[in-house]
Amino acid sequence: MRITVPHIWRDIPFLYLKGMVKEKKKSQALTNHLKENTAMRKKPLFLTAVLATMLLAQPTFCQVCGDANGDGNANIGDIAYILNYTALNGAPPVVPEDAELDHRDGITFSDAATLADYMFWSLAPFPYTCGVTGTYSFAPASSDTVFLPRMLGIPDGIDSVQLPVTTSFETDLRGYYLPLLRTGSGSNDAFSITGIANTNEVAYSSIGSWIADTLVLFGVDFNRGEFAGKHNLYTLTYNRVNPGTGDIVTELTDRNALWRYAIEKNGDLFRPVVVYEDIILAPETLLVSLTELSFTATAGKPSRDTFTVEFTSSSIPISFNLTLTDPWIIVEPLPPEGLVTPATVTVTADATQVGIGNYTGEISIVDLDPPAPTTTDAIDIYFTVNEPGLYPSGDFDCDGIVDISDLTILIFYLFLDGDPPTPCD
Ligand SMILES: [Ca+2]
Ligand SMILES: [Ca+2]
Ligand SMILES: [Ca+2]
Repeated sequence: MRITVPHIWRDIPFLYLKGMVKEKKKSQALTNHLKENTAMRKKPLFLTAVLATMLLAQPTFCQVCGDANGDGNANIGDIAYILNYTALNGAPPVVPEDAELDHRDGITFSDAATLADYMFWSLAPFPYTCGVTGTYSFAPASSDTVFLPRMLGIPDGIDSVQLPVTTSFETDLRGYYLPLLRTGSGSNDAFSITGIANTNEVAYSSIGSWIADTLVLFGVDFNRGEFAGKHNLYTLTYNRVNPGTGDIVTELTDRNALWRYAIEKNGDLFRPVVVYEDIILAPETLLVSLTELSFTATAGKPSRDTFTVEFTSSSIPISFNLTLTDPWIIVEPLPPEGLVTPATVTVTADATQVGIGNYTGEISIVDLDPPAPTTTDAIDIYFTVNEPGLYPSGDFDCDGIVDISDLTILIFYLFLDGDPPTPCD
């Protein structure tokens, strides 16, 4: 943006220096006067009176309203200087009276915003004057809102979250000053603000700075209406500092009676509405590496096929259980207390208890904690059991295994006039 400097601004340094010379002469005359009098009369009372007179006669370096940094000019450097003082714990104005631009008692970011108004938008008669005629109202501003993030119940395993600070301001808002506590009072000390990024949605918002236990966010609008509307100005990074379930409640605070969280309008400070936005963790997904398994075996024997299935989650560990539809599905390990991601199991099929045929079953994934979607609810199992080359003795129904069905055939034959068993081919 091009900044047009009024002609009179270029004259200010000259006028200022001219005033300084005049005051210096006056001061020298007083010094000479003091010497003469102290030489003549050395009474301490008189000296005190003269010193007091001298102090009262000291030049007041208030010639340039807006010259917060004391370099003799009022310019954009003074806006930065006042912001540096009020928001970043920098040095105070060299002559505080020269920074009282909004005429309300105390140096705040409102004085910087007022100077920006004078300089860039000529919104006040020039030359402007400094001085105090009132105080800040800190009245509620019902149409200006700061949305603060809140995230509750963050499980162990999540060590860092990034949360937005959003504002919704009206067009006449010229600046904001928002000190955030490192750990809000509604938090439980598991997480703390460790970083901040400016989203660059608004050109003149500024990244804040740590002062004691606060992170101060501030901005002064150089571009009229820049802050109007809803904007995500910042992204806060919270990192884990203690174990356990974490609750984050971002909280505004007041650094002191003057530097309170506020917005600036028309040279006065107001309290914005504060609204909490609950941020929900994206649901964790249990990832299952295989969704179906196929086995073959000879009747009466275990399958030679073995599959490895992996269960993983991206950050939060998920505990879960596996349930099996059929006893011929063998999963190891399968501890009674369940499994926790990341977990790996091997799956085999056992044909010692099933006859020749095609079977289907499944491994179901149940009891997830925390509840989470899965890439599959169950792993489908297909099992083909083939004829054996040699049938075991007693296998009267020729299904490759000896079980109760063979005993049934034998009893029917011996006692109930059933057909006699025939040899298997
Ligand atoms: Ca200056
Ligand atoms: Ca002020
Ligand atoms: Ca059999």
